[in-house]
Amino acid sequence: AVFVHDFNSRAKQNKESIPWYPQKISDIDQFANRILSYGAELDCEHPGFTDQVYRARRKQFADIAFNFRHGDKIPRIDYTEQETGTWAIVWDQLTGLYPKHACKEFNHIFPLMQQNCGYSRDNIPQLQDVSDFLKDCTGFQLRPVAGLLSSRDFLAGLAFRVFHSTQYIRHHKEPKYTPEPDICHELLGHAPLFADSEFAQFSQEIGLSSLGADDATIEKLATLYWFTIEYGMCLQGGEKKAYGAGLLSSFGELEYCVSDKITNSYFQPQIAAFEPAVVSVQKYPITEYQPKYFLADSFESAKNKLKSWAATISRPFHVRYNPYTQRIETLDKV
Ligand code: HBI
Ligand code: FE
Repeated sequence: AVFVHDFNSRAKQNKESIPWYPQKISDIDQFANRILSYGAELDCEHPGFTDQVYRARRKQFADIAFNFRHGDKIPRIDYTEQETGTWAIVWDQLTGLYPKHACKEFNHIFPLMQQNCGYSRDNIPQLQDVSDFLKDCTGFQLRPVAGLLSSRDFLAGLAFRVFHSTQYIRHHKEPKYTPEPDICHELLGHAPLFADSEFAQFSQEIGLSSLGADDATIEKLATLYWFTIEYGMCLQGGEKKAYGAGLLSSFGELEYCVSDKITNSYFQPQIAAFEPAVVSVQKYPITEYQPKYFLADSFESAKNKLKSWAATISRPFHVRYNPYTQRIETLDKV
């Protein structure tokens, strides 16, 4: 059997049964604007709902994302003093916790981002600079996005080592809270670990598993994404450490997730070993601290477990990524 480009055989043969997926990196342009909640139209619970200045600013960011095409440079933003002030508040809170609670890979990379791509308390890094740094480390790149993508589309980006990132910042009125991803979450929570080779492979593996998968599988992969890339923890030197972006960008939850005592109103979270078959069907709340976290031994071990599990999901073909052509190649299962 040989790997073939999907656009000839597969797409024609199984048009009805296999959901569309991007075959080459520029195909991402076709869905990058298919967002679930438009980034400029805030709902009434949002802290910026009644602030016309904030809403106009959000429209500027949404337009940048809408007009972006693969291969473009991400437009640089002249962040206002108020925006940079919000960033500094978040920075001060979180950076104090990283030495103790973040995983060692994160703590290795974070200073490199200060040296190489503009991370500092008084500067919101530019997405293009962060993207260039990640590309140099692992081939990962950032792409601006106006709002939330469907799980299917968002995961497909990871197959190409593309991470969709928001560029706006949360409302200054509530610097400790955001109901949606913002640049603090993306750049403090997510970006650093995409510079780690094993973590990058793990992330891409989730993406590759999602291509052409049925809806039930997409839901399982979105759940795996949630309990790893978003809320993952690992065991290092006998201690629990955080590597998920939702933890690394939340002051409260970062302390809570590693706690061994009952703190204030929160009970101590449950901890279980990372096993994809179990994790992929775990229910979870999205607006409160997680009641349960899954602990990986290492990114390498998580990746291997994920690959073994993914091999059991029903898809009539194998996929692999060709980094030279930036295309997905498929191989029919006999
Ligand atoms: N869309 N823009 C964006 N950012 C995310 O972090 C994101 C998303 N869509 C879905 C998603 N995250 C995850 O919750 C999983 O469903 C993959
Ligand atoms: Fe996230």
